[in-house]
Amino acid sequence: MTDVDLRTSILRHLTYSLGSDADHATQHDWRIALSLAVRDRLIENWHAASRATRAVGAKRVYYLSMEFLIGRLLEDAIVNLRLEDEAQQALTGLGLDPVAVIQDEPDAALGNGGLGRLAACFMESLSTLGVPAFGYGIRYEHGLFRQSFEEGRQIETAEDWLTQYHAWEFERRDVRFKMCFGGEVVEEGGKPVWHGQEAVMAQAYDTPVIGWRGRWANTLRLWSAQPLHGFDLDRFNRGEYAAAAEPEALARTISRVLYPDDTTEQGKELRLKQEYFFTAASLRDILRRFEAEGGALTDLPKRAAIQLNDTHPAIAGPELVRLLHDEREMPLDQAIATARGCLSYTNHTLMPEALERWSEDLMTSLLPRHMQLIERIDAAHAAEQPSRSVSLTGDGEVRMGELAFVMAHKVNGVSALHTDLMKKTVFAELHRLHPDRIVNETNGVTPRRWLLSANPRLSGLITRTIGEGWVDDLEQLERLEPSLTDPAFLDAYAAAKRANKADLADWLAAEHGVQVDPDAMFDVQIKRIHEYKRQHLNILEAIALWRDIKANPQGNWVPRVKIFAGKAAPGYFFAKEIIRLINDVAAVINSDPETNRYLKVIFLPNYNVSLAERLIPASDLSEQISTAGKEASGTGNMKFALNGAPTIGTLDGANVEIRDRVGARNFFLFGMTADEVEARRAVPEHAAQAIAADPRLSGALMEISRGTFSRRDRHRYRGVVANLSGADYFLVCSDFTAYWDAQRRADAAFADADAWRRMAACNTARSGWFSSDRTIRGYMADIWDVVAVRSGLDEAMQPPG
Ligand code: RUG
Repeated sequence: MTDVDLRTSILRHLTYSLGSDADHATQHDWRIALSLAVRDRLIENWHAASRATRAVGAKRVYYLSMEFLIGRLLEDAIVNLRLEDEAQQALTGLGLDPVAVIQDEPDAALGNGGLGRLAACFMESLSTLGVPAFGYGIRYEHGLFRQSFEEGRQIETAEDWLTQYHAWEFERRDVRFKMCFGGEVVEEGGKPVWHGQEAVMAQAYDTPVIGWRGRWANTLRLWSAQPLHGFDLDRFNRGEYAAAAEPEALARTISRVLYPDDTTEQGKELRLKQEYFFTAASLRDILRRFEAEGGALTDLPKRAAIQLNDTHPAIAGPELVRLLHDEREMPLDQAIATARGCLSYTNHTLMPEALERWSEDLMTSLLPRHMQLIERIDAAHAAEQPSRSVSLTGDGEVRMGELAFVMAHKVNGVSALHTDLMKKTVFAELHRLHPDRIVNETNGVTPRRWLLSANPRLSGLITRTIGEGWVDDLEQLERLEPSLTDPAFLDAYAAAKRANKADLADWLAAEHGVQVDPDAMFDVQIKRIHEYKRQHLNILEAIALWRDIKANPQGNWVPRVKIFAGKAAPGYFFAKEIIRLINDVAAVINSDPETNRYLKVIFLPNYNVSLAERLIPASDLSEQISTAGKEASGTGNMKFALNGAPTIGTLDGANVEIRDRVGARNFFLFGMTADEVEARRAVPEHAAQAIAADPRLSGALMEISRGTFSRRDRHRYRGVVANLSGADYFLVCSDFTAYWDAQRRADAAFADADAWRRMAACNTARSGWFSSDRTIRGYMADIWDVVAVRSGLDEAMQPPG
């Protein structure tokens, strides 16, 4: 299929795979035909990569993650296979609009935010580096909910990406495992044997993940839950039609939705089932592959590096011990040591509520053998510690963070600050017991998607200036340094940004009916809505600025467009209030003729990967304003810096490392440090003090309180104001004045167009370290002990010349 040109291949797929013809084909048909034609070009390399891995008996990486926020796949494949020109020509030759065809693909929203997007970037980097790897997760029928607004309020509806034909996956009918839940453990022949009560089938679906230049492809293997037996014909024949389909519906629930609401008991049980389901199926698959290739089980750590992305797959510890000890008769101590040799764990948060704990009762009823093994692992670990100060259970709960830590040979944080805080706070005691276990691997992002593909104007300029080597060696961006004083380069740099902004302005007008001035500063905060991320600090500043402009409309104001996007967890009331407040404020400010030349506020609905790809290249200022010590790393911050949007931010997560690299002059720093935050919280009435000291802050809060933004319901934001002027746990008020000052520094810098474009270009030139290729190399050396494999196709795939 790869011996023909792309156009012929598209037409063949349209005819023979879709049974459609060019006269009647819809946009969807063309997109699928193109996807299949592009897919054909990567299959051989995908197979060659697995052959090469088997041939040398290479160690593989297994990345277990509840989330893979992969977004659209077609453009990624086209870019990585270097098919942009051919695809463009083929589509225009067929009378199609290439952009529209590519944008017809729904986003695969199999994740919530940073953690899932990181997993997607890692998969791409693993393929780019030629490291044999599988990503393992769940094939959710409905990804993250679709967000819309009704009178400013977030409305959630089911996302349905799989209702369309998914051209990138292959169902593997031969890769199915029976997964059990519940039941009991009984002694049989002196051995504990688990007899599960409920069972479902885990069915594998594979998606190839292609690396840069198509030299290597790994597999993302997602599990779908299916019933053991089809539907119940007996009941159907008795006329019980709904009941006949019941087993199927129950089984499918497991892979139905990403993160079901776990505020109910049933929700909690479903979540734990999901975690066990995909983790256990993946381990079964890993062992099957290992056994098929041959080798002593104790050598498993030499062949399999299993990374637990957060605590979600932490049940892998006891499950692997069970598979080795109960099912393969390895002595318990050896089984624990072997499992630990394979497993490593990434922590992504220090927030206690995000570190999972499962009730012992639930664990016992759903996974009775695992509960016993957790107790055995706990006892074995306790025997190693003289003080017996750490326990995996307590207060009737199993502590998944501690379990993951104890069962891992390495535990990593995701930025230098976060790793340091991990050692001092959540895992202080475990760190004392195992001082070599915690390592840092600062996050990164793939430059193929987040610069080359998302920002063709800027990436074209970079390639013209320093060649193409930066695409898989991002630190080569340093070579732009001499150009930072070259007016011609800076002109071209500013022109690329201006054109991206003009495109965004056109899109905002066409899709959202908002007019914005492309010469205004595009000030962007896009991420999950959470109190610690402090979108409310940003909107308070907008209100204060609006008041200042109104008080002095003739002033020399720097025009700004504040853009927000992000989803709030459906059960997180306060976060939803923040969304509504921003929308309400936007409605008032945007319709104020006195100020709207200078200030606009926009909240874009349904934030996803594709929207990020549209916004980031067109941004001027990157809002990274979390309460210090709360954001583990951030990865959006890296994408903005790379695309030339300086950060306004706190010393939190990877902001610290970004500032170190881009230089303090190219970063608008404000706010308390993590240590100061702790001290400030201890000050009685800290919020009241801050409000009394800053009339802008008290003025902004007063506008909210008196219903300026909620005229028909003046008390709507009473709770928000009470929270901010009361406990204010995230110290919005205490950081407000410093934030205001930093914003005015940003205004002054933006008003000097020459200085600003140099600052933006400096951000690009000095962000090369934030490539996920660098992060993966760190995991390879510090955690996984794996090396890259070459497929023999490398030369064949090199571009001519
Ligand atoms: O909040 C963190 C981000 O700071 C981080 O950049 C990202 C990837 O490491 O993970 C996010 N995260 C944390 N997502 N879920 C959690 C809680 O488990």
